[in-house]
Amino acid sequence: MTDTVSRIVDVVTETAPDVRAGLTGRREYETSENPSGEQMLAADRHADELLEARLLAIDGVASYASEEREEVVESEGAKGDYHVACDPLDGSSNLKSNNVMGTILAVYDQPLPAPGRALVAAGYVLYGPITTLVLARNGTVTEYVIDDTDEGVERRVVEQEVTIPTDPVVYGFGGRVPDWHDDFEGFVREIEDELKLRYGGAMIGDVSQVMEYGGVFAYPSLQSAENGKLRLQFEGNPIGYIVECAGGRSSDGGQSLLAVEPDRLHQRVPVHVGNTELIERLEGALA
Ligand code: P6P
Repeated sequence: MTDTVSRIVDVVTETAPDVRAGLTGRREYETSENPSGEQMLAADRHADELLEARLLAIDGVASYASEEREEVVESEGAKGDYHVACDPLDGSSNLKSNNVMGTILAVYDQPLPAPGRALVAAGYVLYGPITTLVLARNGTVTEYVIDDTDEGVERRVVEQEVTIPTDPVVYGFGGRVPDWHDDFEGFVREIEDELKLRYGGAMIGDVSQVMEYGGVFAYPSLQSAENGKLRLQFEGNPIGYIVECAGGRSSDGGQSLLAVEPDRLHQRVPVHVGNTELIERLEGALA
C-alpha cells in the first residue's frame, strides 16, 4: 500500500502500539470536556495528539477531525484529497475497569461534515488481549493483527474478505431500558428470546462481537436523547461502512447510516448495525 489512503492506514497501524502503551498512567479524567460534553481522560488526549500530528503530516491529508476537538484541523495549506476523522479512543471509560477500547478511523473524500457515502475507507483498531485492525476498503473487509516487534510495528493479515456470519448469535443495546422508546423495546423483547447478550460499553468491542458471531448492536434513539449517543462522523459512518462492506446493514432507524445528511461535525445519530435480516426487522418495528 503506497497511496495516501494506504499511508493513512500505515500511520494508524504504527500509532496503535503507542496508544496502547500510553494507556498506563493516563486513567485520570482531565478538567476539560470534549465537544459532546463528555469528560476526557488523559489517555483520550494522548491518543488524539499522536494521531493528529502523524496524520496531518501525510501528503494528501487535507484535514483531521476528532471527537475530542471542537473544530476540524486543516493541514498546511489545507491541500489534499482526503479528510480524516477519528475517535482516538472509543470506549475510554472502559480504561478504569480494564476492558476493551478502540481507535476508529474514517477517511472521507469530502470536507467534514460529510455523508458516509463520501467514505473511501474506514477501520477500527481493537485494544483487546491482542491488538487488531479491521479495515474496510474497496468494498472488502480485512482483519489484521498488529505486533510491536524489535524490528518495528508489523501488520499481519489474519482474515481476508471478512463477512458477518449468516446465523446471528449475539446482541448488545446501549442506553437504559426505561429510556428506550416503546417500539425499540418491542424489538428488543423479540431479540432477547433469540440471541445472547454481549454488551461491554465500548462500541468497538460490541461491534467486534457482531462481526465475529453475527447479530446486532445498537445505541438507539432514547426518550432523553432523540439522536442517541454516538456521533455520525466518528462512529456511525465508519462502523456503518465496515458492517455494510462485510455484508450486513446499518441504519439510523429508517435508512442506511451512510445516507444520513450531516449538518454538524459532532451531531449524534441513532446507530443500529448487524445482519441485514435483523436490521430490516428493526426498521419495520420502528416504522
Ligand atoms: P453507555 C463509549 O463511551 C461510547 O461512546 C461507545 O463506545 C459505547 O457504545 C457507548 O458510549 C457506551 O455508552 O451509555 O453504555 O456508557
